[in-house]
Amino acid sequence: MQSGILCLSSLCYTLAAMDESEGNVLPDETTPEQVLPITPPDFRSGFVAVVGRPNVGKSTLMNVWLGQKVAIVSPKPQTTRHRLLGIYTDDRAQVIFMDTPGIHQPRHLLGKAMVETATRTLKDADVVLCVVDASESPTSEDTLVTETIRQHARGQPVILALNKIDLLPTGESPYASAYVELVRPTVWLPISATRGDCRDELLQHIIAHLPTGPAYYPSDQVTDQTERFMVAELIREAALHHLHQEVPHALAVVTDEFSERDEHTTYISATLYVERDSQKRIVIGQDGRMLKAIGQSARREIEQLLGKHVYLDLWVKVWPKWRKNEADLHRLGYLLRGGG
Ligand SMILES: Nc1nc2c(ncn2[C@@H]2O[C@H](COP(=O)(O)OP(=O)(O)OP(=O)(O)O)[C@@H](O)[C@H]2O)c(=O)[nH]1
Ligand SMILES: [Mg+2]
Repeated sequence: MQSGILCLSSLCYTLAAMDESEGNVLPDETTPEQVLPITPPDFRSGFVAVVGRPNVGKSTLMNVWLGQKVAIVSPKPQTTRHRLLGIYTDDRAQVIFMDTPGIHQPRHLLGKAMVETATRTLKDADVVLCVVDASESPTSEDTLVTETIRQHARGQPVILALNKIDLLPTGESPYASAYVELVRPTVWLPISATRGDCRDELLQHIIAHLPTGPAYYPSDQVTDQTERFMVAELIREAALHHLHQEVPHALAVVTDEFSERDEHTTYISATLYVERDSQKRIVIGQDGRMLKAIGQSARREIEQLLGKHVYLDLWVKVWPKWRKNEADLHRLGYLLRGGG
């Protein structure tokens, strides 16, 4: 990780407060590690709302550009529940991706909060990146996404990523024109987030549509999430992988304790909340085997994130109807007070 004074290619970092005329002003509380780079005059920076229906590959795409897992990914819809920042910086631009929950027809308060989170993100963006699954024809949820963009975006450029073309034998989507007709984007590109087709070209298109201006974040910062939050998400990802049907959707994970045992070991205790006793039994599994498997998968990912040995304690508790209760959603961080 880079910090303090260092020079890298055309980016120069300094501990000294920067001149206001250069557009980089240090807030009073800025520490040396948070110093922003002095950027060249044609440097581009801005916020990109990554939106689309669930499961189209929004989080996968952001992660591959960042070169690390900032958002968890799974084949199950409605994996992402928060707005997650992923910060990409090179010597020409800083792109602040705002990964969002998939826009869908909600069936409970959690779903409604997720869709509202995605909708609010559209207002804050300089560019809207609409991701679709081009291996399938547009669905009613894609129509909902388009309507949401029309209603809530402020006329920003809309870039359409026709994702998952690796699933099409010819590499071309028979549905491309239907998506273009529906979304009416500024630019569109067939891509594969996983195989890599046109991923770099898409990033260049995004950068070209950002305004010129200095970086918002230090160049070594990749996200705004805390380690505690990321740990809880990695446990949820492991649970999504091992559990099926309704159980993963009824699951919330909270990191209860996160402490450094010694130089090389971190102790983490977390609780997996489900809504019913029957779900608790499934998560624990026969002789605790399911919970053990979830713990083993999660621990591998957490150790990779922290670069340390991890001692992971997992607990399972019932929290009835947490997805339907406003106060519970606040407590779990899925609803912002006063913001809906
Ligand atoms: N074949 C193929 N699969 C992909 C591609 N991109 C993503 N996937 C898969 O699609 C599934 C969903 O990916 P996510 O990144 O979680 O999708 P999302 O849009 O963030 O989903 P939500 O968070 O639920 O809204 C995962 O199994 C990914 O591995 C791609 O380009 N090709
Ligand atoms: Mg996602």
